[in-house]
Amino acid sequence: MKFQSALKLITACALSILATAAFSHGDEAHPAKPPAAAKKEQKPWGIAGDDKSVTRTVTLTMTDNMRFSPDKLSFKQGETVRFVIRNQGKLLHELVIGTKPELDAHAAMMVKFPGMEHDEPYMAHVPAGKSGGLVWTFNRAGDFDFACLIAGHYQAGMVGKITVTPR
Ligand SMILES: [Cu+2]
Repeated sequence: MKFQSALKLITACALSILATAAFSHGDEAHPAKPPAAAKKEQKPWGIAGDDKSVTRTVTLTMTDNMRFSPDKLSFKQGETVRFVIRNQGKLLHELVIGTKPELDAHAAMMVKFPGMEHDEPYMAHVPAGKSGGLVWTFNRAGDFDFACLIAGHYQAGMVGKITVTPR
C-alpha cells in the first residue's frame, strides 16, 4: 500500500515535470505570445495598471528617516495611478502596496530572509538617489497601506495610508 502511494507520487511528479517541459517548449515555439507577466492578478487593493490608462500621477519621496512623503493618499475607485518614487536616501528603499495584514506578513518574511527577492506589479525597488515607478489601478474601494518592507524599515515606521473611495 505504502509502496503504491509512493509510486503514485513519483508518477505525478514525473508527469508534472513533463507538463512543464512541454509548456516551456510550447512557449519557445510561439515567441509572439506575450510573456506570463501580461497576466494580471486581481488583488484586494487593485490590479496592475496600463500606462495608457493612467489618470493621475503621484510623486512620493522616500528618505533614510524611514518616511514617505506624502504618507497619506486618497483615490477614487477606478483611478489608474502612476507612482513616481524618488529615493532621496543613501539606502535602498521600496514601495509596496497592500492590505495591512498582507504587508505585516510580508514584512515578517523579509526579516527572516533579508536577501529574499520579491517583485510584483504592486511594488517598486528604488536604489539610493534614484527614481522608480509603478502603475496601479485602484479598482476596489477600501483602506490600504503602502510600505517599505526592507528589514528594519517597516518596523521603523516606513508606512503610509491609501484610502480608495467608492465610485
Ligand atoms: Cu526603506
